[in-house]
Amino acid sequence: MPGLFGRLNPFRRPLEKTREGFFGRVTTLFGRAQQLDAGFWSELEDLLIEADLADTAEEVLDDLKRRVQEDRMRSPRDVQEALQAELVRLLGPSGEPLAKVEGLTTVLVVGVNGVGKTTFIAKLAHRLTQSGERVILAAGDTFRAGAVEQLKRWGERIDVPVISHQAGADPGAVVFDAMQAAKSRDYTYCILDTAGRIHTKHNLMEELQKLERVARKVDASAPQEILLVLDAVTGQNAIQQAKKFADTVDVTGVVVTKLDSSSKGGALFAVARELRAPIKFIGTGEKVDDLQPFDAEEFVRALFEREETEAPALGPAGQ
Ligand SMILES: Nc1nc2c(ncn2[C@@H]2O[C@H](COP(=O)(O)OP(=O)(O)OP(=O)(O)O)[C@@H](O)[C@H]2O)c(=O)[nH]1
Ligand SMILES: [Mg+2]
Repeated sequence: MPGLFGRLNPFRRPLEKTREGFFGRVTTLFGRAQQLDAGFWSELEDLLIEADLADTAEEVLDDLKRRVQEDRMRSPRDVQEALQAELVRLLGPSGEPLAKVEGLTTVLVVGVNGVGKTTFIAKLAHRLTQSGERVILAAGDTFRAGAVEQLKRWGERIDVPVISHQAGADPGAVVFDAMQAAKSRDYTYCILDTAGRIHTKHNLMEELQKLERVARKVDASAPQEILLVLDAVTGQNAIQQAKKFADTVDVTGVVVTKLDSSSKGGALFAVARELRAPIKFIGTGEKVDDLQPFDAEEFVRALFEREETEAPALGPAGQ
């Protein structure tokens, strides 16, 4: 029965694939290694690279080896704890809340096609309305056939209004109308859906800059939040995408989706290192409740957990 054993780590189930895959082998290595010799370090490096930490693996290992020397660690168990701490550090600050300002907060959601932007928007809108916010959505993807309908269907399901124009209309005009409507009707959040693909990638980037300008026209400090959505399944590709978007718009937070279908949770570490923006949410499924605010410590702990031993929740240490 849930509740009897305290709160379960929310990343445990979605990280099953990643944990059983590469990180499971990392844990096994720590379990069987007798000593911290060259063979141990090279095996650990290979596993971290395979887990999609990529270039970050080297940095992690260098820092880890330094700590092992400084603290004169001998047992692989101690090294595992140090590795976990290093990974948490790499993920940067967590628990950063979604922006919220007096009056209307505007959230622009960007990312390439199919990563899960529209689904994330529905989940976020639902979460916000559950906590008493008044949310309105803008169907800014006027390019992909069916995109406006998709957002409207979500809007009906979660009982949130959607401002839309016809397919093919100017997305800037949709954003303008939605924000005006939000302001005049006292909404507290306006979330802007955008296209993942238009004619070419270059145009997409220009269009996003334009949407940012339109939002600023309605409200000089909007958008208060620009969330970049990345699909965990794409692994290394996510990093290239992240760089490209971050070069174009002022990304304030990252959302990683489809963690439930990926065995490559390691990509998150590389993304966190490349971008200055914190990871804010994790998508863990297709349902409207499958959204978790990001927590680096819980995330890393879930990666290393063994099947039989559900680790107890951390106390308030360090708070
Ligand atoms: N398993 C899983 N599937 C997801 C998750 N988030 C989204 N999806 C699925 O991914 C597919 C694409 O999601 P969309 O929300 O339409 O993606 P999008 O980025 O808006 O796509 P475009 O509008 O084409 O740019 C859908 O089938 C979603 O159900 C998630 O966290 N886990
Ligand atoms: Mg979409």
